[in-house]
Amino acid sequence: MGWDMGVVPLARRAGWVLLLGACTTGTPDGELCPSEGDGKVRAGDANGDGVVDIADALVVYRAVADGGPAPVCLLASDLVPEGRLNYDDAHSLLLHLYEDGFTLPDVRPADCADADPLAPPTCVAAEVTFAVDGTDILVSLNPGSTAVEAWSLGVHATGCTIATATTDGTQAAWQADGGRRDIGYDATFVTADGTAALSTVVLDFADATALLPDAGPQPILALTITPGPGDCTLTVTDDEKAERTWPKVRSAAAIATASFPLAGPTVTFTP
Ligand SMILES: [Ca+2]
Ligand SMILES: [Ca+2]
Repeated sequence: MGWDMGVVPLARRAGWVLLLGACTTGTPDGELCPSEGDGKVRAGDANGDGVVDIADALVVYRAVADGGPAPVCLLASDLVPEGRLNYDDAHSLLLHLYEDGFTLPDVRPADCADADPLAPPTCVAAEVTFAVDGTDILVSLNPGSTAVEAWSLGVHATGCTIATATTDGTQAAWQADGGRRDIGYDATFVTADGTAALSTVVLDFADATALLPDAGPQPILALTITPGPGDCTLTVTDDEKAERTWPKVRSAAAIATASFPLAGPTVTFTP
């Protein structure tokens, strides 16, 4: 179906029910709070928060492209070892995290023991929302006044299965197709058993393109589900139940240099 991609709040669109997701990490609804890792910098951890996710790739992209803050430990981010950073280092991290196509080098936490994390951010007003129309579901991200340039999302289904997942017709689509993505990254698929959809997007490798701030919920993922006998529950989760061996996808948004976990929002509906 054709999605109207304007930034008109979905709640105002006929036929859709906008359902706000619960907040994560114990903060009040409508807030996202930054990741809190163990403080040990490991391979791929460009921002030094102790976890490795989409925000680290974005730190490397911004450092290479436009003079953004340097990763906290060159050894941990120079994944294609040349003694310097380039796009290959960030691309390789995406391959490792989302396509099982790259093995991280062996970097011990002790190798980066003197690294200080990039400036710790504070909680921000932003959230993931679901809009449901029969068996069609739009997952939106309301970035509030922040600049969300990349994200990784796992949506787990119970009581139903996910039939299709696409960024087509959303803000994650190519700019030529009405979205916000320029030369960036999109890895979106449904797991073989239909229990989860995974979507990872970088809007632009070279420029700081973001979802529109202060424009309300913006669709980033379109799903169709196959109903089961009862209610269907969709949950944004880090536990994607995928049949694969590489590290699980962390549901997180990259805002500036920081990772903000997205896991938690849930919607239950009768298809
Ligand atoms: Ca990190
Ligand atoms: Ca390199």
